[in-house]
Amino acid sequence: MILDDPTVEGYDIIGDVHGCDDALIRLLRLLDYECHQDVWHHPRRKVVFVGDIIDRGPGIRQAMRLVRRMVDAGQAHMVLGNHEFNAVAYSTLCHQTVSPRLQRYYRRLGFHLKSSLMDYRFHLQEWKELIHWLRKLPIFLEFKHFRVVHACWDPRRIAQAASCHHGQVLLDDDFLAQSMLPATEPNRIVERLLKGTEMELPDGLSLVGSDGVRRTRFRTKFWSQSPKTYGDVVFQPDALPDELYHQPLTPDERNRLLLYGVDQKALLVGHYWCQGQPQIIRHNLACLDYSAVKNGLLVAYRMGAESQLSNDRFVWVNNAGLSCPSQ
Ligand SMILES: [Mn+2]
Repeated sequence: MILDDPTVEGYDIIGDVHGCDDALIRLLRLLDYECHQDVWHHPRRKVVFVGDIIDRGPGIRQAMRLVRRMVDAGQAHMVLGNHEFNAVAYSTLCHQTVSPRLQRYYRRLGFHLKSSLMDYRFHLQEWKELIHWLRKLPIFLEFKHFRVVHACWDPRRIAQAASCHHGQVLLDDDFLAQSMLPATEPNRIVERLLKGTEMELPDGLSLVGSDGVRRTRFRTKFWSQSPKTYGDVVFQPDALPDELYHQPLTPDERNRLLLYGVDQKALLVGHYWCQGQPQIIRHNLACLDYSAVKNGLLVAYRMGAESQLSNDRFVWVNNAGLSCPSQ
């Protein structure tokens, strides 16, 4: 379904908030939004949140309340981030009797949610209502001249998600349970749209990332035009060792890469912990996550009616020294 509201002059798409409620309020003010009766709004514009409002930051519950009030009042849209999806999956499934392997997996989900669960520990009814509310959110949004998804727009997985239930994934118990099992369609939809594309390291190799975690896969760009080497497709968080960087991709590896074409609609994503001054990746692709919760920037993109993205449309507030990341 394509959203088209002729009464709206434009949309302000906002990157991963991760509990930085103070930065969010400063950003909304900078974008000329005002708060009336607890709802932030603009007379001619609406917000689109790219997801990941919860986890990590100092004001998770406050940020989530602000976003919910805007969405419920029709002043904003929001797509699910991987952190919200984890919250829904964990809170829905963790009480079920499952195999030891799944139990370990659920414990890991719970670990990532620690900061959010702490923030809601005296507000358990509100947490329950939040989970119920998140289950109804879309996993992607398509507007007349742009698209929003948390991490990656893969037409095949979008089509599968759209065929689930009235054009969107429905996070019912069955979908959630299946999404925990590798190689199921729900698992592939969630992994791809909410976490992006990855590739296996060659020859059974593994690398230790800057976070101390050993991995056998690395994150790839889904917008590389005719890539030739591993270096052409690698995308943060960690660089590849030199010899691997220059290693050619096999034809099979090249074939399996996803390419978001230059002729596609403009796409706005979050998720990727970018740093530095916000800039577009390409005329039809931009990331809005500039690591607000890690002393970075909380970023918005002011979308008008144009079909090409440009660097002068970014608006941001600096969050350096103002957040206290929990990791
Ligand atoms: Mn994310």
